[in-house]
Amino acid sequence: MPAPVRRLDAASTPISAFAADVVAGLTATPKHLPPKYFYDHAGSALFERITQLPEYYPTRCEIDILQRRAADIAALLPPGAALIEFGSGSSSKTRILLAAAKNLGAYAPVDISAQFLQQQADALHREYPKLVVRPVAADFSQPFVLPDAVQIMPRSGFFPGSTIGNFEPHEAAAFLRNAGRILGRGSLLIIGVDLVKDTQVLQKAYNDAQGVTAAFNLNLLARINRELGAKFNLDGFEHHAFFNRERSRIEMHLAAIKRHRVRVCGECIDFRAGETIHTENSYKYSVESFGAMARGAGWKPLEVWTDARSYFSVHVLTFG
Ligand code: AVJ
Repeated sequence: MPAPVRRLDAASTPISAFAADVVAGLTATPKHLPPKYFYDHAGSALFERITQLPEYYPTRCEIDILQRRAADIAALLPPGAALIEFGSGSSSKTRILLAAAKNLGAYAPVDISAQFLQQQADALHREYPKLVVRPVAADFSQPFVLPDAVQIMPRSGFFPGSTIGNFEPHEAAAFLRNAGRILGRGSLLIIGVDLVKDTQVLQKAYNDAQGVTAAFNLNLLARINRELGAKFNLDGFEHHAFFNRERSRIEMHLAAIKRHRVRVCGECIDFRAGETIHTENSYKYSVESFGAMARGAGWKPLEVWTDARSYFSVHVLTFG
């Protein structure tokens, strides 16, 4: 009997939480929106396209590192361990680990996009019928409960994609501490971290020639229109992305082309010409600066690998 994939409950994010965050962000100065809301069904599909763009190096570099080091990683995982993935998306990187780690006890993908998560979990279950798959629809930046099946197994975390770069450094440290609490003493965390590099390489990765990243950024306004009944004119905004070297982060903004007003959830939101909504930060670390942050959050660096150009890093940490 193949292990069944447990069905998820309805939407993971209550519409009211989305509405509250949108109103708070758009009435603040400067205006901002949380990047976790990029990933509705349309946004998740656009992000998958980003990962295939010639300019977007992180995914290819990380896959290259994981493929080269899959056997080393598998050897570090305790037999029967549950692999808990934070922000699983299409689980494409997980497949590299699953192929190498034949003795995994379970796989628990945690993702905010419930619909996309369920589809991907079903697909994974068809490919690995013997693997216990327990998807968790949750916002992994908040504390969440692991499925029962996973509680009794040794746990290893997997957090690829440099998603940790979306957090402010103090939030990243808090995430690492929280992950340590959820996974437990002696657990492992395999985490992908994008590295500081040449500004041109960084900026091109977030300003692709096909405009997929622009569409991904603008989808945030389209989502507010769809789900909150607003009437943002997407043609009235431009995608801006640049590297802020002082703060070691890519910033993404949506810039209003001209002065205008939009109603969102009963609030009037006024835009000056050129005013931006800050939609994302993507922090870039050095191997050393990331290791220091991990130590400060209770994790010990065990291993770190990079690709040939040192564009990207995969760290293995152990808690406690
Ligand atoms: C998923 C947060 C790692 O920062 O590179 C890609 C998101 N934004 N292009 C990143 C993203 C624009 C991505 N992370």
